Amino acid sequence: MKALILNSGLGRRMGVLTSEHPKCMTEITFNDTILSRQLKLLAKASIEQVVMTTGLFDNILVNYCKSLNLPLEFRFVKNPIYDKTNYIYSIYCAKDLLKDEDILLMHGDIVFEESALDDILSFDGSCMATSSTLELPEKDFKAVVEDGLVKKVGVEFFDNAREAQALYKLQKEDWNIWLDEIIRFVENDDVNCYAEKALNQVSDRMHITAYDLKDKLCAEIDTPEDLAVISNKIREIENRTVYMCFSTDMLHTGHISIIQKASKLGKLIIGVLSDEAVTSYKRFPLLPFEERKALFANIVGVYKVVEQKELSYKENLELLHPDFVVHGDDWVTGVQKPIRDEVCEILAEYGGRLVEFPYSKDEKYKALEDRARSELSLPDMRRGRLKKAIGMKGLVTAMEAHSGITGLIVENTSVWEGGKNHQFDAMWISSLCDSTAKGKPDIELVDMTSRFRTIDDIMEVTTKPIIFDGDTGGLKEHFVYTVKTLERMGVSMLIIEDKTGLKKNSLFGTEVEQTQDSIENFSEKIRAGKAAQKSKDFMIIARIESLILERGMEDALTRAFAFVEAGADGIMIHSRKKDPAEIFEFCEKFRAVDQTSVLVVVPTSFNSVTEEEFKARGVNVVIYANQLTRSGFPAMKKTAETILTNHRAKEADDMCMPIKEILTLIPEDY
Ligand code: SPV
Ligand code: MG
Repeated sequence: MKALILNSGLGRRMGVLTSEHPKCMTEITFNDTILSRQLKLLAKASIEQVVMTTGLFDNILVNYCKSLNLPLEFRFVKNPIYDKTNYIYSIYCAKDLLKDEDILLMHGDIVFEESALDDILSFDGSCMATSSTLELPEKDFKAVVEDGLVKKVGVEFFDNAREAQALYKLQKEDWNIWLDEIIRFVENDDVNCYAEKALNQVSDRMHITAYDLKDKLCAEIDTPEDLAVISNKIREIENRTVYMCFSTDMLHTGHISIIQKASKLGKLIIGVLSDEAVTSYKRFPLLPFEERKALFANIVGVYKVVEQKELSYKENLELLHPDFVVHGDDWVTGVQKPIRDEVCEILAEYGGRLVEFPYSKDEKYKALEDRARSELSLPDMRRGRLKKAIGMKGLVTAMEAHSGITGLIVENTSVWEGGKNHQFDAMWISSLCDSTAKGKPDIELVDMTSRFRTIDDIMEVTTKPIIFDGDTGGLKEHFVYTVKTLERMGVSMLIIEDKTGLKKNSLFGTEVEQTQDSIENFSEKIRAGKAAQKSKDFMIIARIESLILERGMEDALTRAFAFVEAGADGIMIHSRKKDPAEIFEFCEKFRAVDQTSVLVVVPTSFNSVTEEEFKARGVNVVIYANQLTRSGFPAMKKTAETILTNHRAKEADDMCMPIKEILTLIPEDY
């Protein structure tokens, strides 16, 4: 596309300001003239060729353009009778350079903001800059608009008219029609009218959309008063700030394109979501916060990068008061809507504006995201994430999974609450639930090979970290192999309990015979396990059964310190009392001595305590050990009974997921 800039006019109304150079060389800001600003914006928009018509002071103008050193190729055409003709004649003089070209036509005294030019240039088709929000000017150009198309342009039209500026993007099919008419006018000696008079003759054959720039700056400078107003407006525009927030760790052309658009509205400040916020929103980031921040800091058009700690924009908007917030229009509905609503409220308080660009749902971006997700399931990536998440969040949650489908429930279930997203951080492969799913008692009867098979089933369809219930860990000589295998598979944490002999589930408490291992034996097992471990991020947690077996707090604490001393990465303290008092007492006394080891609880009995309360008491991992099994099996049993009672399945139908849903529950290309 070629730019055609009309600079043959005399600019008499500018008075002394145009006594030594053409109007377009008038300074409008500290470091720009009308023309230098136009040309810089054209070069930035990747326009390469400029045809400029000149008149009085043409040498000064030509030399000035060259002195700007811009990546533009100029062709200057002097209108030799600039003082006797209108610009219709200047265009005629340049006609040989303009035929069969897409043209960006502008008057030399027009000043526009970058995003206005961007809107015009990215419009698909021919268009003219108009504004539906500005008042109709008395003496300046107006466009008569019908069905969105420009039908007439001139100073004399008021009906069905809109404020309009001589800034056109013209596809060659439309431009050729207008240019031919200009040639016809000039050859009939009609040289003292606006070129738009020719346009009005042929507009029915052209297709020029009246592009509505609303209140974006696009105005001409005719007088010193105009100059003062527009200079101020530009200063204001140059000081505008724009805010966008990103969670991504993979920049693609879609991101770059929206960043580029946003940067045209003002100084662009990017909020990069904290690791914790990204994790809660979609998935664990492949790159940590600092690296994601560096990615954005190096993009052309980005003024500054800041951290956005939460999904909510509140903190940063109140601090930065940006003039604009830019976002894709995908958050107008759906789970992000509460975040958007809050943004709108805050912007309304101080007069900021929200700009939404169409969201691009490109398949190739989806494929990138799918690939990132699948990388998260690789053993090394998955294993290390639990330790990182504990470091990042202080407290993580794990939900029981005993099969592929329960794994998917833990992986994908999320709840939005007032703009915040809640998900489980990890999966707990419970011995109780794994055994129950196989119809067997929780007595270490289901062997490790079978337990590993369950892990495999879950790993195949999920990405979240795994905590494995290793029962007693078995013989020390066997345990070292369990550690190596789990680590190799990508399990993050192994918990073993200090019991020996025939293990029974802890929730039986003292109702059944259970034998606690000696501190020495169990410490030895931990030491052997830690020695067998290869990576830094795998964790072995010692689970203490003293409270379950009513051996007292002192015993529990003595064991805890001994097991940490033996190398355990942390302690799981268990209790089967409804009252959390003994758990709280343990946490307090343990944390008084040890502030760093990981502390794990399984609040099946003491289930009234919230995650926030546990966190406040120094707990790092909350495991919901059996709730999916305990809710799933009764539902199945009820359905079976309903069918037996009614001798048919009809009555059970309402208890069941519709066939269509079950068929499509798991996508084939997962
Ligand atoms: C399990 O889930 O298998 C556990 C926790 O070990 S508990 O059932 O509470 O003992
Ligand atoms: Mg168990």
